[in-house]
Amino acid sequence: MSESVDDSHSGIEQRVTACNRDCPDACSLVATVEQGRITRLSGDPNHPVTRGFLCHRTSRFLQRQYDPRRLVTPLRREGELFVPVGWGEALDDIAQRLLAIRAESGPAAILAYRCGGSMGILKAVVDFFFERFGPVTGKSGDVCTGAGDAAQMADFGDEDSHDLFDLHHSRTIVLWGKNLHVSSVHLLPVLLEARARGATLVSVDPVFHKTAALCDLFVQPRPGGDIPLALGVARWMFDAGASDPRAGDYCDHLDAFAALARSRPVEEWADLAGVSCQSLLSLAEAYAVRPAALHIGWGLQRRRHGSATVRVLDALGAVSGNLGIPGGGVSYYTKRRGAFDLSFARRDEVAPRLLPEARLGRAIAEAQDPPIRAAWISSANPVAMLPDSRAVAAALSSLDLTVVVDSFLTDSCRCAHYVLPTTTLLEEDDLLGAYGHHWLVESRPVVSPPPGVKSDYQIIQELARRTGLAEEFSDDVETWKRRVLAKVADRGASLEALRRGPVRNPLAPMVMYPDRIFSTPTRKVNLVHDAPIAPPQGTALRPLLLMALATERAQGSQWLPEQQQGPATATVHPSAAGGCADGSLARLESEVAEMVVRLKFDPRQRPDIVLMEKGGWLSAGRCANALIRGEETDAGGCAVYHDTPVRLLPTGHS
Ligand SMILES: Nc1nc2c(c(=O)[nH]1)N[C@H]1C(S)=C(S)[C@@H](COP(=O)(O)OP(=O)(O)OC[C@H]3O[C@@H](n4cnc5c(=O)[nH]c(N)nc54)[C@H](O)[C@@H]3O)O[C@H]1N2
Ligand SMILES: Nc1nc2c(c(=O)[nH]1)N[C@H]1C(S)=C(S)[C@@H](COP(=O)(O)OP(=O)(O)OC[C@H]3O[C@@H](n4cnc5c(=O)[nH]c(N)nc54)[C@H](O)[C@@H]3O)O[C@H]1N2
Ligand code: SF4
Ligand SMILES: [Mo]
Repeated sequence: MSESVDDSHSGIEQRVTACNRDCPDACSLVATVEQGRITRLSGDPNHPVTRGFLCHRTSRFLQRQYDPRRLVTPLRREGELFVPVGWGEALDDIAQRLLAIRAESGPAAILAYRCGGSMGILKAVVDFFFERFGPVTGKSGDVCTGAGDAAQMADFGDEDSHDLFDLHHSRTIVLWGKNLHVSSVHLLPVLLEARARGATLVSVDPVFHKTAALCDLFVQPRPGGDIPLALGVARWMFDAGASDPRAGDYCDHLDAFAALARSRPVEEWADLAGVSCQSLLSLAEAYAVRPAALHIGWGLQRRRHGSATVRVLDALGAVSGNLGIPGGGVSYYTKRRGAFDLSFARRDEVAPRLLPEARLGRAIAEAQDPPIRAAWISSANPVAMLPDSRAVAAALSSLDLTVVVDSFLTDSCRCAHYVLPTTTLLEEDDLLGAYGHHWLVESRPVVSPPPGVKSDYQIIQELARRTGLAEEFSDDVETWKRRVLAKVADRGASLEALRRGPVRNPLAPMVMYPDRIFSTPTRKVNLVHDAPIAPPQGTALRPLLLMALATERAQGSQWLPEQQQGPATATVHPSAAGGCADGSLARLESEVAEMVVRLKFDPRQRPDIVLMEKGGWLSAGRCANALIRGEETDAGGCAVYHDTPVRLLPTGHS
């Protein structure tokens, strides 16, 4: 297989590829290549969602692409040091050790862990290799969207979103926990068009950010106050006759849900949610203007009751009569894999064991019969990104063999025995769907990787050759692409079609459940009728909740060293600063650990939260996840990232 690109061309050329970052947008990119070097990166004007512009972080991706600290040779740990080694030597040793561990302890002693470093569909082939080599131990749950996924599956029996452009039919659009300018930038133009057509935009978010200014109404509940807020809205709808009189035709448990909503007066719901009654009523009145689209973000379900929260929002969408109609719907996640045939792998079904992703560190350490002895980590930086960072680092460091495939020396690489250098998104050869819309794109290498760098698939092929699986992994990337496009190739989404430009997934609906027939066993919406009502709270000692959220400056933990100088910034309302001054250093302390932060005051924030950027590295002293316990959400195995009680204390100096 070859991924080499003809770099000899001396002129200036524009090459189109796709962005594979963990982002709802899956943009089409245009790279300007001059003599084998990319000199400019821009958004493809021919992609209906990308519309010619890129986000802040990827418009600066060339810094990362050409950073001198990029890994270009395999590294092997020798004591405290990493020394460069050849690929042959590294892979021979890794293969031998994996074979020995499998023979001695069985394949369950090996963990293969992959997260969101790349959304490329063919990354599933890496998992498939470990299925064929093992099957080995995998992970259960999903720290990204798990709780909400479980909620939508429970309520509707399926999970997908209305077409993005169905928003043009909405009279009201509620963005419930979405930070558009940071994590859904390509939704912005669609919303501006919708507003120009007269739609009312509403944002519900405990955090004040730019989305508030864009919206006609901004509701700022306490963190995790969504359940009482939504139940208050539902109560008002039932009382005011604004709910759908036919909801009983397509919903189970309507009486029980109505009883739950009516268990408290609206004033009490508002109080529990931490908003004024007027604010709750304004939200209710806006949402009652049908068709109203409810777009649920992913941040709000990274809480202890994250799944229940999404279930209450699903129920609100149902009783308000907004399901199954153009301009309505409860959109949470777009099935990004929906177009692809991934049936070659049986994945979790055959795994001998699954360790909970949200508690991965301790789960690795505690695994028995057999214990985990080796880990293969790709497209992931679990030390920085999973809760309980120190436990993850300790667990990975204690194994007989930890291999991390990445392009920079991350916190997780530092725990490895071998670090294998891999391709960036501009050198990748893959296919992508999106979790924020229905367009499919192909990624093609726009330049060759530096010599000494291999793609995940090339690495897997080499490993397959050394472990008796050469035959199964001998196909080239194009063959894999055609294989996974089998369901849609003759419906307009062939590889040839994708090479001409983005193609809408031909299997995706415009409107979900148009006949109000759902995929549940009874074919009706399974309305939630019991929900934890009290929002998460700090303790008397640690009254603030830590929220480390996506930032426009980085993708996950993908920071360059100069972006991680000095203490991390913690943004708070001035009254939440524990007496510390704006701009000063403070100790941010949880039950688990503490770190030094630089305070930034923002009077628009609620006084019960501390805001940080997600993705800070442990080795830079900036890792919020080191303060967080590993804990799974109420369903779906998401991680409880945002419910950690913390306090701020003076450092004694600034
Ligand atoms: N620039 C950038 N973009 C990214 C990422 C990144 O790291 N950087 N990460 C990507 C990834 S992996 C994903 S999954 C998505 C992340 O997308 P999201 O998870 O949606 O992004 P966040 O900004 O973390 O959270 C979205 C919003 O949820 C709000 N929120 C948090 N808790 C609550 C709550 O209790 N109630 C309500 N109503 N709102 C709440 C936050 O204040 C925030 O405004 O974005 C992707 N996009
Ligand atoms: N506190 C807090 N923590 C969070 C979150 C939060 O909101 N708050 N969000 C969570 C969410 S939503 C997610 S999805 C996870 C994301 O967690 P991760 O996916 O682990 O985070 P990233 O830093 O995006 O990517 C991990 C690594 O993948 C590498 N990579 C990129 N492309 C490739 C490739 O093609 N091959 C290989 N082998 N490696 C590649 C990158 O260089 C990077 O070091 O983090 C979670 N962590
Ligand atoms: S990270 Fe998201 S918004 Fe940015 S270029 Fe990639 S797909 Fe587009
Ligand atoms: Mo994510």
